[in-house]
Amino acid sequence: MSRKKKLLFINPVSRLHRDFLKTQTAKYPPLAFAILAALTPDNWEVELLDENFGDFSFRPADLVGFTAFTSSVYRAYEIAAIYREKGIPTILGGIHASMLPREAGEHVDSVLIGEAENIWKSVLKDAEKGKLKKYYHGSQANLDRLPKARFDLFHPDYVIGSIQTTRGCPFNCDFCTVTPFNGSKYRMRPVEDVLDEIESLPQDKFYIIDDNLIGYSKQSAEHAKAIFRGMIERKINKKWWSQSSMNFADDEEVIRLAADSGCQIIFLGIESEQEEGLESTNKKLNSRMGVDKYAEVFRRVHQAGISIIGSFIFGLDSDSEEDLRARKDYILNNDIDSYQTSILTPLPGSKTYKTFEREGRLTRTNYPFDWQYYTMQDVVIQPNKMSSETLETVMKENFKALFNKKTILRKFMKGLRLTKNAESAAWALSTNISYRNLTGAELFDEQYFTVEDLIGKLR
Ligand code: B12
Ligand code: SF4
Repeated sequence: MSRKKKLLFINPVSRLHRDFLKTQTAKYPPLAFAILAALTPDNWEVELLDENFGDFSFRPADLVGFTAFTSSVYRAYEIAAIYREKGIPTILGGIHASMLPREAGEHVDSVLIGEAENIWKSVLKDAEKGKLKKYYHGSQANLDRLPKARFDLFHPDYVIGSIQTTRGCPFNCDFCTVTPFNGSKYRMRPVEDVLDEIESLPQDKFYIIDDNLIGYSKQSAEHAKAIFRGMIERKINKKWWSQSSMNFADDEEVIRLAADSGCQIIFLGIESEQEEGLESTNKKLNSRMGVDKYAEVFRRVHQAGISIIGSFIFGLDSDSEEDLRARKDYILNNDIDSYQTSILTPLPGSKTYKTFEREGRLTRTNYPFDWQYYTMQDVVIQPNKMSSETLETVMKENFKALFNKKTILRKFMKGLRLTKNAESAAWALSTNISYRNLTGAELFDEQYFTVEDLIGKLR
């Protein structure tokens, strides 16, 4: 009997993300590998080397597959070089390689562009024959036929599992790469498949990674509701969080069923509290809703006992220095429990990237090394209405104002009062601590990485 071939998947972590990942709750499994492993024929033995749980050290393999965000791709290239030197074939897939396949092709033997489900088996057949092609183009997967993800591949210390219920987004906001990558059609998985997969998760907490869990139509909201109802009927009894556009609160039943099925916190793409900011990024959904309606969204979500992570972008072309401070004040003064404060970062493949490249306004272009700064916490642009240095200085002031101990505890107390749900308020607190670690724990005199550390300091 011939020996099984060894397929080694590697999840690289950018050096700049290492501190962020000190908390267990900031670590998320690379779902792509659980799907690819499920599609891999059993003449291959599959293993995962996951830098979320320690630095790379060499492991032998017949084929090495990497996934990478833009911010982690340099790390993937570094590790790939080690395998290539030994003549072991390497393949890279995921968002960055799909947007910049030519660059990726210089650092790995083979690049998979797009979704992999329809083509992965033929890639492996080519690898068996020693005839990997330089580029593979995957078509959009039919989500009715996804295999059951192989969660057993992941490190047992992941405390939050991940599942996906939909792909694609019709909105194509300028700064985002979801539409260029997953397409504008909102594709939904069969409800029973999703429920079976949730039941098979080893964790009692999970993240529904969808970009907008409830979608953009009546039909998509019904799909989400059917999943929530299913979780209740099957008594799944796990806690979860997810992402949504501001239309999450349009349908009271959506919020109620989400809460009853275990939703603790929802990430809302707010981006800006100003109409001009929304227009400058083509954030149509929020513009249509009107910024004056945001407060009502927050009220409805809290009333159901769900906390809110508000996602904001700083450094939009419409932003002046004062606007940056005003956005920080908006977060402080409104009912937003936890906040992701991204600095506008042109991601390859997005319209924003094309604009900044064309206008010569990218300040970190020593690629691929500089991709490590495309974290959304570093300034990589020449903003429209101020210098890069001013953007950086004001953002440091903003980070300090938003993530100091007093503010995050005040937000926690307020969240507790608004949601009347201690678990969801604690989830928001833990999220703020993770973002504090990401935005730069070094900005603060007191170091703590988890809720327990913080409580320890308070005692
Ligand atoms: C879940 C998620 C996260 C999780 C991370 C989970 C993980 N894998 O480690 C968390 C919350 C931690 C996260 C963090 C960030 N994220 Co994020 N995230 C996502 C999200 C919503 C889903 C990704 C996912 O798992 N999809 C499901 C799987 C099945 O799809 P997939 O990974 O694309 O894999 C398919 C193909 O790409 C391919 N494939 C993928 N890998 C490989 C490997 C091989 C060998 C092969 C053959 C094929 C293959 O096969 C799969 C099946 O078709 C995406 C948006 C999206 N819809 O993709 C954003 C997204 C990936 N994130 C994004 C960003 C910007 C970030 C942050 C920088 C945000 C921030 N401010 O901190 C950080 C960076 C973290 C880091 N490590 O560097 C951007 C990335 C853009 C870019 N060019 O890098 C995205 C695309 C969203 C966007 N706005 O455009 N994120
Ligand atoms: S930001 Fe959200 S709404 Fe806009 S294109 Fe990306 S996923 Fe769609």
